[in-house]
Amino acid sequence: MQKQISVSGIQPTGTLHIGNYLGMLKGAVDLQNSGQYDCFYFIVDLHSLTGEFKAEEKRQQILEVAAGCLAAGLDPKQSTLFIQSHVPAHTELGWILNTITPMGELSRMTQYKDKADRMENNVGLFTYPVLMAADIFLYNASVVPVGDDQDQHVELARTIARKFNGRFGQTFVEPKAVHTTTPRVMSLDNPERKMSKSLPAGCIFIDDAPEVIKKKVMSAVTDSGSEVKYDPTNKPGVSNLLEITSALSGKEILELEILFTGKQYGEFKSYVAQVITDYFAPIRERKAKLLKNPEKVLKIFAAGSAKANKIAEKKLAEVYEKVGLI
Ligand code: AQP
Repeated sequence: MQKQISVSGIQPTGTLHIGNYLGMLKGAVDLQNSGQYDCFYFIVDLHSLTGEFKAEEKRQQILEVAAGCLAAGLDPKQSTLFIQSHVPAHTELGWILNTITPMGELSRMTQYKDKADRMENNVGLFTYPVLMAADIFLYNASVVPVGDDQDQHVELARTIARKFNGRFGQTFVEPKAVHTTTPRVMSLDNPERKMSKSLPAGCIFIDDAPEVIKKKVMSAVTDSGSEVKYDPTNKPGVSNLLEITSALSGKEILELEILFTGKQYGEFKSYVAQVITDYFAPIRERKAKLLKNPEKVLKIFAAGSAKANKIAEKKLAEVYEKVGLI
């Protein structure tokens, strides 16, 4: 039986944080390890150029994220791991999709509106979801493990697939976003915003040292009152810490609430810091080891890129034929 295909990307914009891990990477690794999917996971370096960046830092950021993905459990023996810009079919298909994507659909994207408000606006930021649709379509993916901030983009990919298929005949699979139990990890310094690499003050990175984790968690914004209670509306800070801790410890949120009944936030936060530290200790160790040998990391991704190219080129040829290019 043909396996379903899972595709997802991660931007090399900084060190991976626990939001990336819990919202996407952990889910991607689980799909990979289930043995039921052919998985394609890649570093979306082209997407990352839509934000502010320094050329001299980009190479290191790509390496950082590549090592982070491997350390977190993505396995080149089970998944095709590659770098987006090494597979030119992504941008080529992206262009074709640009020509059938309505401006109105793109203008509704909340991530675009949010980013255009807080950073220098550029056309790439606007057409980002079109390139993302190309990323997904090239591998005929039916599932896309992502955080819920990407749901609207995956929904748009479905719309683009339907539009293309309607006009040129069945070509693209309509993908579906799939989530972990923590599809949106909030920032520690502002629990109203999602944790983002581009807002590092509220992030715990996957390789933060234990003392750094402790300091960040102890100073995380919590809420008035002192009860450790799950209530995302009135207690977003505490609820965020409860969700993180539940996902990493395997304990139910109710179990954690009971454990901290009558106790203060300080005691709860010490526990949270310890859970995070223990969970990420082996990942931190593996990542440090991988970064000692950057050539080996790049070689893994180069081999994956060669494999991805073969598949992507075939799909692109099918698309070119459908639209009448020769
Ligand atoms: N806070 C989060 N909670 C759950 N999932 C998250 N993801 C990102 N943040 C959270 C998911 O991680 C995958 C890769 O994300 P990305 O590299 O595209 O973007 P980012 O971490 O959000 O980094 P940026 O781009 O520096 O920050 P912003 O948000 O400012 O653009 C995706 O599946 C994402 O859903």
